[in-house]
Amino acid sequence: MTPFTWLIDQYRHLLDLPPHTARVTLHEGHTPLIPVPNLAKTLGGDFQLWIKYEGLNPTGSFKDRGMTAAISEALGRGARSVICASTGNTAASAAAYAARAGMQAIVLVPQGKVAAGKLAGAIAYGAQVVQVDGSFDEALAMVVAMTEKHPLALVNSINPYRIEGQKTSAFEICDVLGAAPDWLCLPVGNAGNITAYWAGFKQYHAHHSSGLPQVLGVQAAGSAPLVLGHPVLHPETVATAIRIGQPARGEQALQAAQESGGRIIAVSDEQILAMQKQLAGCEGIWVEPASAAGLAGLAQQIETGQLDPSGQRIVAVCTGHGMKDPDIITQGGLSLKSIPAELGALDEIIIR
Ligand code: AN7
Repeated sequence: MTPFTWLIDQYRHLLDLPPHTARVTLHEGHTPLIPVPNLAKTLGGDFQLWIKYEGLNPTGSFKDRGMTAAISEALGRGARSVICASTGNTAASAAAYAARAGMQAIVLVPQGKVAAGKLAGAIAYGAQVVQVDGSFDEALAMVVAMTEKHPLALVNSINPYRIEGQKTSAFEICDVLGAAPDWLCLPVGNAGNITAYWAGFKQYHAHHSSGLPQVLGVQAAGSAPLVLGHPVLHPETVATAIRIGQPARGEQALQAAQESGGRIIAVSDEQILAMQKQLAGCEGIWVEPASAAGLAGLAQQIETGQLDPSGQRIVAVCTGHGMKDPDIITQGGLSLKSIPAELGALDEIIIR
């Protein structure tokens, strides 16, 4: 058996973490890079497509990579409590890692706009969950103000150690492919992850001449401040994870897109849900709506001729597991057939 290596130790030479950093881990990272040839075929063109399946992290999202770093740093400097605002996944991740570290977690979430699996997670891990009658952006502003007044460690992606931890996914992709892909597609909300990937790829390239991907960042049309060029006061989208109108790292996201020769685009809720269904149906990979946004953006770019995938190696980051948000699948009511417990009745249904 291979001994366990903490993600942070594995890439320590590429991560800017202070010496006091402790070690709080749930064995995050090391997620699979899954080829999805069936999906690539339906998108058209002759190219290679992989999913970096971040939904397989311990709490079901990519946030765990950043959280192992941020909570470890906070614990190492003696912090007792952590706080964050969240559309759900950060809350669940912060709650889990705080529990592991013996710390208290306070999480602020926009009321009524958090998927069931995320809220349940945060509660199960013992966080103090506070619903704010407002947007994520408003909750984040409150959290920032609180950390200026009280000794609370802020673990949103404004925290630089979150970014350090999340860079490791870019390193893993390069390690598996032997080089950077030609394109990287991912959803963009508060823009921490796109910032982390771009920093990671650049750094890896400086060390290993791995090349650099073009970055396609994808927002939901109702929450697309980086596409519109101004904050969105009342963001809306079915992809509640990325229901964010004023991304904290928006400038860095735009810079990543520009420097890489990529772009940031928007897709509709219909495109997001159609892609979620398509990916699950043709590859057996069920991701939450926000996580389908990157792929929906890729599909849109190919369809409209703005991206020629021929011969390209493309990686789509699927940031969260489908089980985070079961209601999206069941909310329209389930049209399931019901039969008496008789073989004849089953026979009739199966042969029709
Ligand atoms: C599944 O949990 O912002 O652009 O508070 O949960 O780094 O914000 C979640 C974001 C993409 C966007 N996919 O990442 C939160 C939160 C999923 C997410 C994003 C999020 P960023």
